[in-house]
Amino acid sequence: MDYFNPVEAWERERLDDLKLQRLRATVDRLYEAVPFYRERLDEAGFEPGDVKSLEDLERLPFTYKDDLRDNYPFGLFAVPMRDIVRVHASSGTTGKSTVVGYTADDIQVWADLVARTIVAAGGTADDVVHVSYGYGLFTGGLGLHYGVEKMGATALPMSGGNTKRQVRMMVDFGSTILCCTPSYALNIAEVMIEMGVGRSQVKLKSGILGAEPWSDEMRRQIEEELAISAHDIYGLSEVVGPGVSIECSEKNGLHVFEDSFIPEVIDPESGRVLPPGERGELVFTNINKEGLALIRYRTRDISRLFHEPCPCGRTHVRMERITGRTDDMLIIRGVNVFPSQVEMVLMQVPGLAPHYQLVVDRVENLDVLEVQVEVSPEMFSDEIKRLEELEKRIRDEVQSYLGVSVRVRLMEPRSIQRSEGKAIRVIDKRKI
Ligand code: DLL
Repeated sequence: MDYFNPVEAWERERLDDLKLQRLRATVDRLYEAVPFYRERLDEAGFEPGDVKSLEDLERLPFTYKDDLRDNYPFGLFAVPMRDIVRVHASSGTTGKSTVVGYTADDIQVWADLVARTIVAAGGTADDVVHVSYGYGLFTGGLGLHYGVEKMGATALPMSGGNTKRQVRMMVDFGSTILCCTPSYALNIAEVMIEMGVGRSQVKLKSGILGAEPWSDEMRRQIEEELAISAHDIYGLSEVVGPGVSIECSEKNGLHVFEDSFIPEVIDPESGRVLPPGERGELVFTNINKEGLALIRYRTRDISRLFHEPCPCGRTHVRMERITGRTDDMLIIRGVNVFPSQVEMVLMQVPGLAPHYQLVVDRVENLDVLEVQVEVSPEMFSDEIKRLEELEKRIRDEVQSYLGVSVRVRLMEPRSIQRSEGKAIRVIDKRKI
């Protein structure tokens, strides 16, 4: 079995020694460098040098997405800005994005992690890797890109969209590995058929697919339609981006690269660490990052951990594919969207009543988000042209604010069902 980095197969004891050493160094450094952490650690009664064993992790304080927001944009960075060479960002629960920063060394470590994922998915230096994750503030495009270069394959920086052109390049350049969201992989498969491009005209052999939830059923479909081996890749910008974990050839859980992140699974209500094999909220602690390192970051993603040895020879713990979230975050074509963000946009548009619903569906393998919102009675009796203008305004504002295109349906006053408790804001009809 090939690994990109021998650490992937280190025996447990050696790996745990490294983890402890790195955890202690991280906590000590954050105490000195980040006022937020100094305060939190003081509250928890931790001083530099107090981390003596990996069991001490459980006693460290959690970090939440809101903590990043409250310290927007760079308040949690652990190095001066002059040492930050890259910034990425993703959506937060309200107006502000979650901003993350990397030092030059962080970029190298991240590239190494992603290189491991490509090798785990069967990649070699001979591969042509088609990167269709978005390039930009999103970590997907550039994250995969640097990993490809690190392991010496050829990167095609396609970014998302313009699917016909993607297919043409795939044929002309002989792409062998496809990196994109699973839903986009299905979309590409469909466009290939529309364009009359047969499977024999493309050289694809595997896919590194993630950034959104998917199922084994969807994997079967993708593997069949594209005739590839599809591997699940997981990550989140707060922790590093793609490259936190990957499925190996066994496809029985995703190996979490423990030399860089310590995973825990907790009960989301009590915060208690759950025994191995039990499902709960995933929590990660960065132990190999300089620019922004988070202690016990609450991902809101639901999973569980498997400690049994894996036949592939990698010793790092495996996590189950993500089976849900503890909050209401939606992922629409790879973009994280919180209903509260849509609400905020709607509330700023005059002529609307504060009643809305978000209907999510998957049409021809693409996520479609429809915003249904009631108009005020005065507006409703107005001319059609004004209503059309209103519709367009909502579409434009959501697009510019959230970076995702939506359909808008203006509804008659009192047509959206009133709640008798928690309002049902989201109807998700996607079958994944
Ligand atoms: O989605 C990073 C990434 C890029 C991962 C490319 C894989 C490939 P964010 O935009 O910060 O980062 O979104 C992170 O997306 O907390 C999960 O809820 C979800 N997510 C990411 N990967 C998976 C996956 C990138 N394989 C959030 N399965 C995470 C299910 C995933 N959900």
